[in-house]
Amino acid sequence: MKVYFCGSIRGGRDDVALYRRIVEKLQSYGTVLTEHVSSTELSDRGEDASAAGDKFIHDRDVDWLRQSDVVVAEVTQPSLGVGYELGRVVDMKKKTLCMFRPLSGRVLSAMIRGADDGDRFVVRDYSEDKVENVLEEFFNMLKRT
Ligand code: 6K6
Repeated sequence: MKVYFCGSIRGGRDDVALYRRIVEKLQSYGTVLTEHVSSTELSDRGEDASAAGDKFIHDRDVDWLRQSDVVVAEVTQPSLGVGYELGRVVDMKKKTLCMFRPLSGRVLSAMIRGADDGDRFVVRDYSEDKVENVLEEFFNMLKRT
């Protein structure tokens, strides 16, 4: 199974330690195409691969989105890139899990929460200590469908 993980890069790197935990858990289910999103080496400038250029990053990531079987996004830290990716995957009709932490004090965009259709695109509120459980529940549900 190929999993595409979405998390904020230029939107801010506050949650990178949590992204790391998510990616580690996702690796027990399949290949994570976007492991670099959880790299602590990558700053909010996203500078590592910028030498390759933003067009390269965009085109490669959209290609990976198309190849993926499942998309998992941590959406607490607002990110234009993550929002864009989620808009594209809705059109691609991929199975998608969006994870949001209400304890952050933020309110999730209506364009993400409102896209939840209870089937293909689901939004789950969770707290940091439950991150692995939320992923287990989602992948167990996938096995049943
Ligand atoms: C550095 C090292 C590897 O890659 C870089 C440079 N930047 C990006 N590389 C790969 N994916 C990126 C990069 N910048 C944004 N993305 C994609 O958009 C990721 O898949 C993230 O889910 C999302 C983050 O968007 P912003 O707007 O927060 O940057």
